[in-house]
Amino acid sequence: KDDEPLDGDSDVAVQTKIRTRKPPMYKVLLLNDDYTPMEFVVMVLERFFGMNHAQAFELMLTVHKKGLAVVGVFAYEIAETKVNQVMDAARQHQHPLQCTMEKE
Ligand code: TYC
Repeated sequence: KDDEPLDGDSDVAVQTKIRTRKPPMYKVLLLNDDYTPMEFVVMVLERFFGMNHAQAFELMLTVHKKGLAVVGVFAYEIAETKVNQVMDAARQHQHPLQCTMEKE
């Protein structure tokens, strides 16, 4: 092997595998309570989650009956913004409505 270098290295290109990772997604959860008016919850779902009135009413009823429901699944910063929008609106109207997020 006259043409190989003395150090034993051969001229083979080795490429390190680059692994990318999908960003984690976050569920936005709406929680039931005894005091927030149903119409307010429907309005919140329409305004911040782009639902039509029928969709919003149905999801509000699901939360009312089951205690909580997933309103949507979003990238971290989008989920955070939705939670803040809901919590700010609830605070402004002095309703105890709670909205949280959790990693999917
Ligand atoms: N349980 C409330 C009522 O009877 C309505 C309600 C629904 C409140 C959904 C919060 O996330 C909620 N007025």
